[in-house]
Amino acid sequence: MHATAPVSPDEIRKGFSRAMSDMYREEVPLYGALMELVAETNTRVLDTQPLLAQQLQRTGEIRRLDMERHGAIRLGTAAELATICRLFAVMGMQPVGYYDLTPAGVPVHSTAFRAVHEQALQTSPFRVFTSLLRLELIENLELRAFAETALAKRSIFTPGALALIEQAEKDGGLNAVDADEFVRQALETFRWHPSATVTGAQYRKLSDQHRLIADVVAFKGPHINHLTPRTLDIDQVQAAMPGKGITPKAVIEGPPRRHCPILLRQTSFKALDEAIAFTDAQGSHSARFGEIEQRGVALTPKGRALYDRLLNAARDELGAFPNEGNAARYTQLMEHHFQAFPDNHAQMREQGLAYYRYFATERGLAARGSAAQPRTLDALIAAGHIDVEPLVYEDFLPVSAAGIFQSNLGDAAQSHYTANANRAEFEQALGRRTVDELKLYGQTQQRSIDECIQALLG
Ligand code: OOG
Ligand code: NI
Repeated sequence: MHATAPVSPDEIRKGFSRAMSDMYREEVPLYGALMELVAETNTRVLDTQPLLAQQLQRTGEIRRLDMERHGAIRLGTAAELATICRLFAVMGMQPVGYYDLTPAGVPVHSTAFRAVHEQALQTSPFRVFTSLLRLELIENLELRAFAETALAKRSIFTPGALALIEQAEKDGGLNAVDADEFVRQALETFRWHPSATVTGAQYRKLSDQHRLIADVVAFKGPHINHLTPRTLDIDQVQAAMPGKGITPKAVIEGPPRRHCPILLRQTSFKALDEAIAFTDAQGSHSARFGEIEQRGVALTPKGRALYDRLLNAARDELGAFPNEGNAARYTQLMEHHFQAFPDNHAQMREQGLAYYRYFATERGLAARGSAAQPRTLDALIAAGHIDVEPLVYEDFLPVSAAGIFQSNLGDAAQSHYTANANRAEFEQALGRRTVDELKLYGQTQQRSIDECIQALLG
């Protein structure tokens, strides 16, 4: 390729996702073990479930499956968030959705940086769950001031990364040589640092306020804290984890097991304590963990409302945070309440609970122009001229995210903040609006309908 031709942001994201995975595998060997387990499980599922294999073939997901992963970072200041937004933009990633984690006792709000068009997602579905610490929720004013000063002193981007972000913005992209250098420079922001910027006593003070505050404030940068592969059967992986020396959290977050998966199911395992050199002493910190996820169909506002209602009903009846002791009962309650959610794609579609993608079939294309060609979407589907496939959920779930945070911060970290959503403030820090994920699903669904109509009737 000519060195001056611009590289597509989607290709830069694909390269960055691969580089991030290589770095994390080197730093956290358990991640490599988990990747192998997920790959083995996915191969087995595809071999034994030809209908699922066909569906993933049709939507293209089968070709992105083994490169599919999400990561997460936690930032300390508005300025860091604004710059990370520009960094991700170079890779074609936009901030999608707003998540308030305060009701679960985690003093952050978050968004997910990801590609927004189905074709871009096909090239690389890499996502990063990005949280901003809310210093205003630290009640101890002295500690808050200390945290502000510590964060003001650090610079989480390399000069090279900042220069290439500016260059990409000015020139509308990067050439191949600069894109490679950008990936190398950008990776530095996410790297683990075995040395802290504070003393052991300062770390303890921050940590006593909230483990998460120490994780953000005491370090040079926002180390990537997990990288999550996508499995086609999370229960199989969860069951096989102990055999590989990995102990998963007690419950799988998200909906219960179903024939037709919806939204997102996730489970994680706690990382080990890692040695840290504080400025005056040796100590340790645990931040990095492992997680797996299984993705299902995206839900419409109506479907999402039903999901939220059933989840809340099950949790209310449990009367406590799901944990080791009540895990079996929680699973039972979830299965019971979710009987009210149709487990069948035809019904979900007819009732407007989920988003779908529509594909013209060979039979439909062969009948094009003939008098026998049906004229409406439903009739075309019934005649087998259009295939309907679930549109995969690309985002996150706040209650699940809270459960993942909690399990990795340790139960002692459960603090109480009153629900405190502040999307406007988050967007002000970000420097732009967040994208409405429901609009994106609606647009992808509509584009697939338009393409079918064009191909069959146009
Ligand atoms: C992010 C936790 C949320 C998920 O998959 O829901 C998350 C964090 O711990 O920083 O990654
Ligand atoms: Ni995650």
